[in-house]
Amino acid sequence: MQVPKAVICLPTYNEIENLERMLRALGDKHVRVLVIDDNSPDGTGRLADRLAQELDYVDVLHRDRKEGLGPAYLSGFRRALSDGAELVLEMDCDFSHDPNDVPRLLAAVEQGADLALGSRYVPGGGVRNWGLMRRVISAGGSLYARVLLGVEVQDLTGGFKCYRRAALEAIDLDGVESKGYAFQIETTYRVLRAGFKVVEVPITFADREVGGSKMSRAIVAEAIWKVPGLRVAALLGRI
Ligand SMILES: Nc1nc2c(ncn2[C@@H]2O[C@H](COP(=O)(O)OP(=O)(O)OP(=O)(O)O)[C@@H](O)[C@H]2O)c(=O)[nH]1
Ligand SMILES: [Mg+2]
Repeated sequence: MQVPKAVICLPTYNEIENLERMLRALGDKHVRVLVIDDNSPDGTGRLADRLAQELDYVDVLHRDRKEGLGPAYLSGFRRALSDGAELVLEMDCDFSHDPNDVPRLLAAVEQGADLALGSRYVPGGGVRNWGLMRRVISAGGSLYARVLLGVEVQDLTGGFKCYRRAALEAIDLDGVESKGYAFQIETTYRVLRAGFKVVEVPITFADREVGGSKMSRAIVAEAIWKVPGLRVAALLGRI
């Protein structure tokens, strides 16, 4: 079978304890990996450069400063598309997303989806080691967005995704301004609005074991106010 050219965009900020293990775990998945590091103070970017010399499937994109996940992913998407990727993936570097689930996301797109979402909230999916508060924020956020946007997708805030090239090309990447969870909601909503097929693939999401979370109140607040704005933009025909 001809394996389409797939690139995993892997944003990192202070992931020095996770990066090497993650890159090695992705080594047999028939993908290229683009590490997008925002000048991590812990030296993750230097480690990424060193590993890229050893591992021929790894590339590194260095950005000057931390601006949130959205801008990091956008620069990764642009690079992956200009390098000719046919499939572009998003994935966290903290092992919340299991590298062994990558083939199932790739398969969903190879079987006809334009965007495959790793989903915690469909049968067979779930979360492990999350406290009540995180569960409520996450499940509540997805429900809120699903109702306000009027879409069927159960997990709108997850960041384990695989886009077909055409779906990414069809959405106006320059128009995406969201930075945190809202970025995941906005990109999936734009793909749906553009008429593409979105499929949810059940995954188990595990809490990170090492390194620190970058989740903040600002990221949650952004998602709350962005969602109605997205619906209005859609009603006005802007997206
Ligand atoms: N380049 C870049 N990467 C980031 C930034 N913020 C987070 N990341 C990375 O994005 C991924 C997800 O971030 P996390 O800190 O795990 O955020 P989260 O998954 O929402 O929060 P936790 O579940 O608590 O871990 C990780 O690989 C982070 O290192 C950023 O501003 N720039
Ligand atoms: Mg995480």
